[in-house]
Amino acid sequence: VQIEKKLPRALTDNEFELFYQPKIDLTTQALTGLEALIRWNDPEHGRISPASFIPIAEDSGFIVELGEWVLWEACRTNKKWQDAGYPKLPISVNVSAVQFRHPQFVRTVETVLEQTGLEPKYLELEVTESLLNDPVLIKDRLDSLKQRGISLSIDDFGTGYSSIYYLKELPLQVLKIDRTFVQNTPSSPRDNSLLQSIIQLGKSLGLTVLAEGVETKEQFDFLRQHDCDQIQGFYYSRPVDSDTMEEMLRISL
Ligand code: G
Ligand code: G
Ligand code: MN
Ligand code: NA
Repeated sequence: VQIEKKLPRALTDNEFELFYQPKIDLTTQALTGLEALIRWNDPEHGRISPASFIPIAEDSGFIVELGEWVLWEACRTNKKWQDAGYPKLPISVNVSAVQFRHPQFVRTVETVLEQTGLEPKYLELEVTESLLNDPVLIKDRLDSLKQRGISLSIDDFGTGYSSIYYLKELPLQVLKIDRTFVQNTPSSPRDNSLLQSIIQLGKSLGLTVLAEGVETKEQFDFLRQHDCDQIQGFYYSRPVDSDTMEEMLRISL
């Protein structure tokens, strides 16, 4: 059966689940935040990757509803963990361009924060450069989210077009370097240079710089030596389910 037709019922049947991946400070090695990543547990086909169903949900428009569910679930869970006495950390949520362009997007975010009671500073939105073919609308919307205290990250940095232009124009706090720039470090001198330059670029603009896809100790050490702020990746932890995440939070106390 077509995925597109199955998505709405999968949502009402509770087949979606959020996984969480820790973000780590390179200096202290402390947990600095969590990224929420959606998973689909299809009774028929098992776990289906977001890489295959998110683009379909974007094409059909269903991503608006699905993305709203992700926001609710991420904020509700983060608030629950804060109330349980675990360290207060920001949670980041990936936002698709289609979802972001929806006229009610900012209102939806406000409603979710109000109703869950999560303080805006504990929500971070991750957007990609693909968002950005409508710079004026995007800038207004990002400005109003930022004014409300919500933090904004540019995700997969370096893989899109006009990257530098968006750094110039948009009110960002975090630059997430795409994992393709990390994967051949430190064995490739050329990639090392690129990675160092991107880190410097982000830092010189006052952004927090996070490297994605860190899988080895050598990559971790290289990034620490070159002044990167944070990492995410299998080296520290894969994305994990909420029970496992809660256990990691408990241990971090
Ligand atoms: O978690 P994983 O590496 O399998 O994710 C694959 C892709 O799906 C990544 O590009 C990630 O950003 C995207 N993705 C994961 N969860 C969400 C989500 O809740 N919303 C959107 N829009 N994209 C997501
Ligand atoms: O596009 P985005 O950056 O949101 O994608 C996040 C995706 O990256 C998640 O699906 C997650 O499973 C994946 N991921 C996280 N850490 C690593 C890693 O160390 N190596 C690889 N190959 N993928 C990772
Ligand atoms: Mn992301
Ligand atoms: Na990424």
